Amino acid sequence: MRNLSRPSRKNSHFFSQPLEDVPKEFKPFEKLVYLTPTLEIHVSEEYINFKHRGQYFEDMSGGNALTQSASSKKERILVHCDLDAFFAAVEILHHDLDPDKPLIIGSDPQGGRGRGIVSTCNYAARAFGIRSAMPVSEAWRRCPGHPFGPGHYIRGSRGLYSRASRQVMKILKEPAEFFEKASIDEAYLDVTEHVGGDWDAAYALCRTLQDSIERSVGLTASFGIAPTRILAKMSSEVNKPKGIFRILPDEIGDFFEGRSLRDVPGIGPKRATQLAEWGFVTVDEAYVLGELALGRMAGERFAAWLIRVVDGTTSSEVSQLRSRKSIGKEHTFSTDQTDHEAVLDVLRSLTQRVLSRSRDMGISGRLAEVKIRYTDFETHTHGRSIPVAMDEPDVFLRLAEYLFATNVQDHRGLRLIGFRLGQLDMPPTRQAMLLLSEEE
Ligand code: TTP
Ligand code: MG
Ligand code: MG
Repeated sequence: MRNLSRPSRKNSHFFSQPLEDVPKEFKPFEKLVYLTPTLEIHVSEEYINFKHRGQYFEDMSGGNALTQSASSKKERILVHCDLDAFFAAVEILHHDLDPDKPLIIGSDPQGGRGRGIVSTCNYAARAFGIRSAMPVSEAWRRCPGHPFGPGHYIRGSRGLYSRASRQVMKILKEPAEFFEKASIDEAYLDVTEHVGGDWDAAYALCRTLQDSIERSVGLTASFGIAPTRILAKMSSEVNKPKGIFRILPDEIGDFFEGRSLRDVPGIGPKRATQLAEWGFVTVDEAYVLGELALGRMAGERFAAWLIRVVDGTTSSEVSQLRSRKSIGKEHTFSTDQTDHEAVLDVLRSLTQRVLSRSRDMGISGRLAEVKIRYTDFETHTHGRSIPVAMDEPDVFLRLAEYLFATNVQDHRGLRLIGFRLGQLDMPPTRQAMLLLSEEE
């Protein structure tokens, strides 16, 4: 039977952190009671597809084999960065608010009768037990707003968040061989070569990035350093806010000792409750059962995945394509348009912008999709794929024009037009091709 047979230390959270950063006492992260089923954030005119919060389940099937990845190489040094109380921190910065006063971003609380949910809140509000995705009425009960209590409730402004996010991502991208923006406030970096395989240098790099983000954007960020994605993500939570935490390859077993199964991204409340009913609350308790016994209880796929998480053999691939299914832009007209030539001009410009964005990211695509919304909100998407992924603006301009011209219904007013590049790919040969054409 397998077990976590590494020498056990009393304080299992005292890993090999450099001395300057003796970790705060580890508190099990309070569980989210309310979970939003999907986290799809629409940022101004550009839309970004975020995956379901339980995105780690995909790893259970072994992950998808993307071409330009680092997964084939041995032991990687991955960094996961997640901004602290992101939306709230941006609002505090923008409106020069007191960070020690509870701030809640979300739907209008309507004096406690509001029916929406909380997006996020600052750490002062978290002291009242308020959390992301909690009903805003519940938040109000815990910490009422003016004049009944100290809570400050605001709706938030997406434009500000995406601007701040872009500034942070620019800083993070710099030292990463492979970079992946995983959501509006987090990114994965593969820094193995940049730090020459040195874990201490990786730690120092995170400190530098943290300082740089705070100095130039005014936000605090937390970092996790580990050999796999899931471990890096978990470690960025450990010393939040403004923390750095590192899990070396031979410390993974220690890290999971006594750690709640619920802390593992991908293990939802349902599965955690099921496992708890059988008497398994911590990761090491489930792990020592071994794949076979655990599989009989919780399913083979889950068991194999959990064993791999603890063995440190889940994905270490960092790739822009993992979290992005498509790149798209759309435009809503201030008054409905009946001049289809004018709409076509907007569509051309959107297509150009999508293609220049995809080129910046080194991504190509096989699918062109045009979205048309008519005055009465009736919405159609028309798509066409090409045999190989490309990033040629001309190809997609022609496709967009064709899709629009052959599908738009005459004499109807248009509310919105959009273009989307889908079936993304990151051809490994692209770099070589670019070099080649430069030499010619
Ligand atoms: P998170 O990184 O999950 O949360 P956070 O940055 O607010 O707090 P933490 O310090 O724990 O990282 O999410 C990033 C942003 O995404 C968050 O500021 C608001 C938004 N969000 C929602 O709108 N709804 C949600 O349910 C969650 C979890 C986040
Ligand atoms: Mg965050
Ligand atoms: Mg986040």
